[in-house]
Amino acid sequence: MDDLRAKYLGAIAGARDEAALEELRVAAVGKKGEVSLAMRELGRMTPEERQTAGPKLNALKDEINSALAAKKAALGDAALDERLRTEWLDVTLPGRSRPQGSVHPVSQVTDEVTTIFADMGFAVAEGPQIESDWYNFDALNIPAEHPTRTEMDTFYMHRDPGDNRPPHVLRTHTSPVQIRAMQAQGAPIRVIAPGRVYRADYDQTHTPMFHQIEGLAIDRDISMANLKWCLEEFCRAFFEVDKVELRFRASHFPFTEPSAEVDLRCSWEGGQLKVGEGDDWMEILGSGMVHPSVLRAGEIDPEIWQGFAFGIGIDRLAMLKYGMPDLRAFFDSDLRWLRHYGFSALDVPSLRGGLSR
Ligand code: 2U9
Repeated sequence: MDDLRAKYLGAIAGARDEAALEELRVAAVGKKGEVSLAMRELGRMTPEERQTAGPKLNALKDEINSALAAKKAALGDAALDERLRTEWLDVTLPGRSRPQGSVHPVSQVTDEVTTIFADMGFAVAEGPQIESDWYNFDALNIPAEHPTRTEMDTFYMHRDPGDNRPPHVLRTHTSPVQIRAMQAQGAPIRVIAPGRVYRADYDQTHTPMFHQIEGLAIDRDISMANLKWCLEEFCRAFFEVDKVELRFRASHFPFTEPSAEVDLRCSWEGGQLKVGEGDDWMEILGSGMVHPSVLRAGEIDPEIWQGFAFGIGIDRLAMLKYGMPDLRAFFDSDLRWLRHYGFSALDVPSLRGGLSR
């Protein structure tokens, strides 16, 4: 027994790693280990012999097990010391930089919406943000006494006293772009006009500058049915759901006749918007058949041509789709907000690859 003790305690003390330690454990106290075999011999001893040998063997087994555990802990400590010595990190070095900048939700949603309408054959048109009051109001059949023309609602450009030329305004909608497109291109025409617009308004859902996308489709036989299909198709693609249901509510705009505000069936469970199901209706856009006077302003003959138009608030769409509660934060340039809600510049929306991922 003394030989066994000397042999194993010595070998355990000299073990270089956990694998060697395990080999020793098997050889000594494993099922067929030397100490275990010696314990089996107890059965063949006289009761007196067993009385002295039994406790000694048990003590030896305990001693070897304790030595194994202590050595295992020591090896673990040594391994950790070695890692700490070799795997050091200079925390004063600059961190690895992340890509800076992200795509603003307004840009993302503008790209998503234009992608969807481009797929339906709409070209993108742009125009000036400072417009004559003729393009912004008169051409759109908005009468001189209409309330949106007041300085309460519209930003007028400065004019020197005595300057009686017609005033210019910050455009209050992107509609002047379509008037210019009609004048330049004539009919048939299919365009969408995304861009900044300005109205004197400021609260949780209104900022003095915001974004619209307006669509215009003029041809010989375009009807409200075509409008309805286009808008349904748009909602399906934009909200990335198979089923949508739209409700057209009669409304009034100076530039369309008849006019309709369009609601989308949805549910708001636990603050989460679900499109296409539920018992709620959410207004998402305005639309109608282009008023004959507006076609005439665009130098298009309303006796031959007709068509539909619609207008959508991009910022509100972004708030709905990506769950941002306050419009004002869109334009605060808060880097934390931009990092949180921004999109990767490499995730360009496409109908095939997915709009938003
Ligand atoms: C032309 C002729 C007609 C565009 C239209 C709306 C209805 C409308 C709002 C939606 C949300 C503005 O941003 S918003 O507050 N727009 O309700 N817009 S029809 O009609 C046109 C445009 C151009 C030549």
